[in-house]
Amino acid sequence: MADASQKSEVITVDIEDDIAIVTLNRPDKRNAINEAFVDALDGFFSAPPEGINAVILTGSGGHYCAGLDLAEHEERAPIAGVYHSRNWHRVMDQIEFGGLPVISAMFGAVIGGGLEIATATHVRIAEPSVQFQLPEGRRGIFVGGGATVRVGNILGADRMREMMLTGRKYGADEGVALGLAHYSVGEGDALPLARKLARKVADNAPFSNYLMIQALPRISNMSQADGLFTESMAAAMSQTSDGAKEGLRAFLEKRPPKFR
Ligand code: 1HE
Repeated sequence: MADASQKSEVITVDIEDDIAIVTLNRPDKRNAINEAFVDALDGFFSAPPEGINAVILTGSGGHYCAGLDLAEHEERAPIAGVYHSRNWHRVMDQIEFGGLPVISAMFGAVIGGGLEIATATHVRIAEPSVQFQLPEGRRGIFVGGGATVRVGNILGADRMREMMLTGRKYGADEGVALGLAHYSVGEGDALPLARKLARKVADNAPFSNYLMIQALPRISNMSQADGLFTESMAAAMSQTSDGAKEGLRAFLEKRPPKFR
């Protein structure tokens, strides 16, 4: 695909071959999330440009995302608050399950809703400036964009509770030890590694990627018996796919597979 770029106010999208680089673009607000920002993420992940096989999500101005925009936050009646939170859930689900592998290149703040976005992505790379934090207790609010499930699944409820109660910050290396990030890299190295990993992921068989993204988190929520049954269904379907034919043939012919 030819180089192209699509600009919007709060996110920018740059296309490099079959990889889209989505940059959260409110640097003067440390990329804090307002309504326009949620809508822009929704717009991109609901209808990504055709031909895209992987996405890199990153921030501008030295930060990934400082969470909910506290200046634009409105007081809402409980029912309106529920719908607001459910809309964030829908958009985070769109990031996690929209069909494209998403790689986060993170630096600076990965705070509150920023950590909720990060944990909806599939590969997370942290530079030394990263600060993971859930400071909702100090702001008099609670997480509402999926952290109880996504961060809770990574840290466990016990460690997440301690993190929230004390407002502690975790850095890149701690983040890797805990699972909030998968890679800890030097300053300026997150985007280059994200490009390298995006290339690898985009070159996998599409149906295998689909199963990794869609089946794994669902199976982990199932009973052992249901999970193993579902795994067998997924394995059988993948083994009869065009991807399996090409992947196995390429291995035997000692050449890289070509799936697309
Ligand atoms: C903001 C926000 C924001 C920065 N909403 N405006 N999130 C937080 O509680 C994080 C709050 N922010 C911070 O802790 C710090 O700003 C940072 C660690 C992210 C960055 O610090 P620093 O020293 O680099 O910058 P700064 O001077 O604090 O911020 C620069 C500007 O960004 C400043 O505005 P200015 O008009 O004074 O220039 C800040 O007010 C603004 N800014 N973060 C609004 N978050 C669905 S539930 C999810 C719930 C949550 O996400 S709670 C966590 C919210």
